[in-house]
Amino acid sequence: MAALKLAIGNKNYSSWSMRPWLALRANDIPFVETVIPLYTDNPADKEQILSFSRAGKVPVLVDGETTVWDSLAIIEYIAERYPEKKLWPDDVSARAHARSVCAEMHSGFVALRNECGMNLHRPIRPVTLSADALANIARVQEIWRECRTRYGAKGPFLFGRFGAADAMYAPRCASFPHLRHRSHAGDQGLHGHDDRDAGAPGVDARRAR
Ligand SMILES: N[C@@H](CCC(=O)N[C@@H](CS)C(=O)NCC(=O)O)C(=O)O
Repeated sequence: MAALKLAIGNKNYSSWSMRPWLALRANDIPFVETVIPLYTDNPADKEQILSFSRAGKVPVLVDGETTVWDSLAIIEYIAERYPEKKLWPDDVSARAHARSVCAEMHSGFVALRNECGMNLHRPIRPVTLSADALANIARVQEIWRECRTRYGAKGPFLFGRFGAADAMYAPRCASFPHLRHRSHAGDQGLHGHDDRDAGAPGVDARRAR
């Protein structure tokens, strides 16, 4: 069987790319990655993205004749293709909860996204965040706290074992050490998931690049 191919952007900045990359890596699913420079002046870079998907964005997953673009669609595909990896919880109610928090991350948190773009190597420095961004952070904290309260007994991640929701929220873990410093908004809820995520297979490998 041909290997999965995943086209991604720069690992330091492309948080959308990080999500399916992590879902694959943390679950030991083999894949071949193509890293494409983003937002450059070189038209060949954009052409390369377009050669994977006419949407013109990464991440893109290619599995033989099947092309899947968009981070969440890719994670859904991986979950269907590798059901034994259990990216979604078994329980229908927990699964609905996991899908909801993934969709919320995928479509929301605009202020946080704009003001705190992922940069794994950025030195920590104080900046002022808008009220909207602080409200986004509070909402992420709330999501993490609720997941840990409801599913913490099942394992160390949001829904017990490492799954789709952890992959979707992982880039925010990378941001929050900076956010804690910037906004003094940190609390135990953040630290709890941050530490667990940092121990997830894939995250350390990604940081090391
Ligand atoms: N909703 C999409 C967003 C994808 C996206 O915005 N990707 C950015 C990089 S993080 C990109 O490809 N930018 C390159 C460009 O627009 O030329 C997803 O979830 O995959």
